[in-house]
Amino acid sequence: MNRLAAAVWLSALLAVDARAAAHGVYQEFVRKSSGRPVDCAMCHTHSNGPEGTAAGQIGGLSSEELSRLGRARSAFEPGANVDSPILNDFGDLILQRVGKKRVLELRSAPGRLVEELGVASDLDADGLSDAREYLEGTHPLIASDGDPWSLFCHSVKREWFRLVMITAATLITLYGLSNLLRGFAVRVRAKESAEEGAGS
Ligand SMILES: [Ca+2]
Repeated sequence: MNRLAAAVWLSALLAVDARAAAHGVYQEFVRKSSGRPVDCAMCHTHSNGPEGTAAGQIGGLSSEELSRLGRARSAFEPGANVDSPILNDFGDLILQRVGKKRVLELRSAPGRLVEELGVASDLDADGLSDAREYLEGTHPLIASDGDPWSLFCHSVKREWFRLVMITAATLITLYGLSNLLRGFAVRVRAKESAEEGAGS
C-alpha cells in the first residue's frame, strides 16, 4: 500500500470512528441543562464538529495531524498527553483528565462529566471552573463568556488592589482640588475686601 492509499485508508477509518464516537449526547445534555444554544465548538476545533473538509475537520487534516488524531484516539486511559487537531484545549483536557474509555462510558450519564472534571481546572482563567462552564453552557476558553455576576465578582477579587489605589488616588485628587478652590476663594474675598477698604 503506497503512502497516498494509506492516508486515504486512515482518513476513512478515522471518519468511521468519528461517527461511531460521536459525542452529540454531551452537547444535547449541555443544551438542556443550560438552555443555551451550544455548538460543537465547546470541545471541537470547528463549530460544525469533526466531520468535513475544513481546517480542524477530519477531511482537511494533514498527515501529521492525522497522526496526532490517531494518538489522541488511543488515549483510552486518563493522564495521556493529548493534542488532537480536531479538539480545542477543553476537548483535549477532557481526554487527558478522564480518558477516552470513560468518555465513551459517560455517554449514558453525561452530567457526571462535571464530577469527573473536578473544579480545579479553569482554562480561560475567568474564575469559573471548566466543569461549571460545561454545565452552564458557557465557553471554557472564552474569559468573557460566563455567568455575569460570577465574572464581576472574580474581576473585583482579582483587581481589588488596583480598585483601592484608583479610589484612593481619586479621593486625594478631589481633596486637593477642593483645598485649592477654597484657597482661591479666600484670596479673592481678601482682595475684594482690600479694594472695598481702599475705596471707602
Ligand atoms: Ca473558565
